[in-house]
Amino acid sequence: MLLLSLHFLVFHTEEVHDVLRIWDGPQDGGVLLRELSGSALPPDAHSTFNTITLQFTTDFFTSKQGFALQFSVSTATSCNDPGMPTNGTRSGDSREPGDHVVFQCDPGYILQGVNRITCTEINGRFFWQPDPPTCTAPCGGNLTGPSGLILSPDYPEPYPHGRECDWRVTVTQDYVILLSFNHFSLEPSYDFLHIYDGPDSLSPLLGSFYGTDVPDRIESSSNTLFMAFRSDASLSSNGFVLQYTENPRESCFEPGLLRNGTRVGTDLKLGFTVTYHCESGYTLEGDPTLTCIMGGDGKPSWNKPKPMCIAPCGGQYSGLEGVVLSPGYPGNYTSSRTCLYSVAVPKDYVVFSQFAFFQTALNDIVEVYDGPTQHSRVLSSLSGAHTGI
Ligand SMILES: *[C@@H]1O[C@H](CO)[C@@H](O)[C@H](O)[C@H]1NC(C)=O
Ligand SMILES: *[C@@H]1O[C@H](CO)[C@@H](O)[C@H](O)[C@H]1NC(C)=O
Ligand SMILES: *[C@@H]1O[C@H](CO)[C@@H](O)[C@H](O)[C@H]1NC(C)=O
Ligand SMILES: *[C@@H]1O[C@H](CO)[C@@H](O)[C@H](O)[C@H]1NC(C)=O
Ligand SMILES: [Ca+2]
Repeated sequence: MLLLSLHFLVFHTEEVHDVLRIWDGPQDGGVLLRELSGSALPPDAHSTFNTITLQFTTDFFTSKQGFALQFSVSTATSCNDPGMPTNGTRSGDSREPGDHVVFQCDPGYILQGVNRITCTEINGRFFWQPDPPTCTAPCGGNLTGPSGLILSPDYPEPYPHGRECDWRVTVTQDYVILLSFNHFSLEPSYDFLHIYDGPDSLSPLLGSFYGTDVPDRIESSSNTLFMAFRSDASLSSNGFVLQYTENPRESCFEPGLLRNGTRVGTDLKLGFTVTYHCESGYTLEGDPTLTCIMGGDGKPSWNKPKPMCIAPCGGQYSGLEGVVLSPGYPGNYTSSRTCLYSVAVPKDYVVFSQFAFFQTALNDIVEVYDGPTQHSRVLSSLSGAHTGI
């Protein structure tokens, strides 16, 4: 059977008020495919019937350019591309009758619809049954498991007005919860996120948050945390993305790894230490060893900030092999600097050097000298981009 495809060339209508509706099939008995308004150019639309119905309604005020679209006809032999849901993934690419594809939502989202849909053919019409699902950020829920994401309802869309959403987070017995804020924006003074240190709103209040200041991370004193979001009847914002992780009682939170470094120490309990080392070519900035101590707030925390591994501007290099990096590598080097690297090996060895990766601007030069200072013989002078010299 023949089917129709629509391709938009121009689309410009008054948001919400001037609407183009598209039905797959007739208006009565067909499937509403799209309700379009605003100025974003819509993606192509495909029918599964051999008709498409369009209805354009406009209000009394404000007119815009409108729309221009092309239609084309093709023969259906398989189902349409079922698409990829926003904030979710699809597995399966086959679209023959009887084939199915499976959908999954990203962390923090729940599936609306069913996760498995099947390509169906009835009287020469090819369609997915049931309709492909969507992924949405729910209004509240009971969360268990060692870690997870908590999103404001409809995130990343602005949250709806007049909502009351409650989340209860429960982790392993004898563990506590760390809540960190990746994104936070609520209407100041009218929309709130209240966080309680326990299973419900009768537990001690840890804080009530609103506005756009991203709160500091929050730690619970037991294995449950209760969060209540309240929005009033007007003005919304983007909402929040919170991440929770569980942690054994009486230990510090996972301090993470270092870029271009390694860590020794996996026990994060009070009194234990972790020590960082940098890979060849990098030097450590800060103190390499962190100790888990009891903080002033009665909660375990690391006694120092995490160090960093940075590629220095010059230095003394020795040993039988090693790596020399431009300052700040793999980031760009800073301008107007001269960095002197001196590479010495025990007597009776010669230095063999090879550039694994080389990229400079045309006026930036690397000079290699044969000897201990810049007054020695220049072996090579390089700029531009090279590999394996
Ligand atoms: C969901 O998808 C949108 C659009 O791709 C993206 O901007 C948003 O960050 C995603 N949400 C999360 C929690 O990553
Ligand atoms: C969460 O659990 C509580 C108590 O067990 C229950 O009353 C509530 O309905 C649950 N909420 C959801 C969204 O499942
Ligand atoms: C340092 O880490 C970055 C990011 O992980 C990586 O791209 C880079 O290659 C590393 N540097 C070296 C010399 O391996
Ligand atoms: C590094 O330099 C390149 C070329 O000059 C530039 O395109 C790039 O944005 C720079 N990267 C950073 C992190 O500054
Ligand atoms: Ca509001």
